[in-house]
Amino acid sequence: MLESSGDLTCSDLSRSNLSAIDTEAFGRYYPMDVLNSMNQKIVSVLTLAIALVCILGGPVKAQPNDRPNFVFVLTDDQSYGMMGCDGNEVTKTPHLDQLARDGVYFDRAYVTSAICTPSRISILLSQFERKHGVNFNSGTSVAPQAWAKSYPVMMREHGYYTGYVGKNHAPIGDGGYTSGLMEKSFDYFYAGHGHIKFYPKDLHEIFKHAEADTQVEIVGESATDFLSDQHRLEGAIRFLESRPSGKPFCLSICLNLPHDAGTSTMQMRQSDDEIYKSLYRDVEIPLPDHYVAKEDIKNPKLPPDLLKTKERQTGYDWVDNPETCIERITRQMQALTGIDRMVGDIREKLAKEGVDQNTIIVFSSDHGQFQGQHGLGGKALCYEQTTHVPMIVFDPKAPHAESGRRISDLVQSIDIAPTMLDYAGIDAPIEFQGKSLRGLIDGNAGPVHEFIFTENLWSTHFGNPRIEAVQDKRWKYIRYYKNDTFPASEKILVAKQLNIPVGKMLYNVHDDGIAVYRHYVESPLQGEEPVYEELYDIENDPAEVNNLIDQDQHSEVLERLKAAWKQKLIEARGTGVPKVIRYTADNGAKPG
Ligand SMILES: [Ca+2]
Repeated sequence: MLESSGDLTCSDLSRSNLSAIDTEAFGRYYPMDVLNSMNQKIVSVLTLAIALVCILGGPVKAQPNDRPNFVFVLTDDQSYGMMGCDGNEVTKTPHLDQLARDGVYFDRAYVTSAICTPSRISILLSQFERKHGVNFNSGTSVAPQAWAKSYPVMMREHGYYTGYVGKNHAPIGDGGYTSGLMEKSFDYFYAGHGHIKFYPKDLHEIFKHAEADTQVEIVGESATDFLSDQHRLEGAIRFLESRPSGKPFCLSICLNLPHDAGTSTMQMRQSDDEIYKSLYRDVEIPLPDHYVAKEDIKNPKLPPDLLKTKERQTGYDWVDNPETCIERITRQMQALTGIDRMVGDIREKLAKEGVDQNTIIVFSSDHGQFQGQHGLGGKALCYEQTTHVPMIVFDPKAPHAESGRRISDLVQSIDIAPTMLDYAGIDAPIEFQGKSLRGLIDGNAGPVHEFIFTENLWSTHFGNPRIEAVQDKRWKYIRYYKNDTFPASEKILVAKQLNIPVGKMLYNVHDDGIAVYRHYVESPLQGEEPVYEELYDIENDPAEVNNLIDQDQHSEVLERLKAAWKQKLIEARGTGVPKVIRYTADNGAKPG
């Protein structure tokens, strides 16, 4: 199920007067003969890609044997500011705080798209969504030739022993989650496709032999298993009996917490660790700054016909009142403390295996989410709360004087893959759009980005508009496009009247959806005008309270940012047909 943890009854949603999408208009942009031609090209390219994958399975290139190992931990829906090391005074994250002290903490790290699937693919491929072209509403999966240039495949090709554990939310190959390509691409694979929830065994067969029942602990077990010289965890898909001592490794750990799909399914079972039962239950949890309860919203943060909050997935309604909000934040804090302990255990295991002095640890999140600030819930917006994330890089071989630094230069999630390849001595493929941060980490190079570009192309019946934002270290300019999406509430109403499964009505993407999504990608490049704009002084107003767009004294700043927006938009899109494969309900796709 897509990004929601509740059942989507939406019975309290009201009707909207907005009309359905004008499909004839989209036909003008993408006539069928063009689509058929695209399909033929995709088939040809797929054939080539399969041949390439076969070739890549052959002997690896000779590499020096002192290359570093990598452990990359990616959390789910964790905004900046939820840990001790990024300013949270209540949540206990001693191991992550220590990691930040041992390494460098990037204070200004941003994702590219603030929703799971496109953000995670952006990280894997080092590409903006506008280039890779895959989201929940895109009707596409990542083509094998695009996947062949992902950081894990590149590393394996260059002699790394690779592992992937936890949650996969990236449809890869022909058939997406069922293609089997993801499983085959790693030496060690122990993950569930889509949400794995708080008790992963309830949903995913692959986890059923784990000792623990809870997500973080199961993921921790598999991380330990991967790092061991002998594998013991039954169920993991592996191509070698044990981790080869002569090869460097790269382990990607992808969690489904503190995401609501995880925290909403916490049940305080008797068998749960005490962290998930009693921690933080005896302390006063404050509401976030700028929190507004639903009943107190006087002026919505965004115009109601632009962000249709009434259509929001019910899984995010916990923000609406203080009690449910505090309960959810408490669970998020518990989950983070669990993740923190897992990171501590992994560092201990690295030391025990004698590889801690040659293992680079990266920690970040796929994006943030709102906890009721400005009365908002959910994600897929370009505000700081959704795009600004924690990022720690610990290189044990970095000069000691550079340890414990906080770096305020702008960096982005697409920089992680080029950074790891740089440390591994592997040339970044030309498809990468991010930059290596190694110079910043070592302290011998200047900033890599003057501007950060973020976007939202997940504009669906759940009410979010299409958005682009560009920012420098002080200012942020956001532009919104007309939101003429058909409302979820009306779909739900009709589904119930006619006894059609609501889930299918809401989560299946059909072939025509591909054209709609491609229109979203291209339309701003073809001159579509925004219907609403914002300008924020992030340095003095990080919560984005005061929209300065109409203040004449900032006109020069605005003009500069608009020019940067245009440049970054073109750069993000890149050129050519996207390397994607049709992946819709019409050819058997199951929603992630
Ligand atoms: Ca996420």
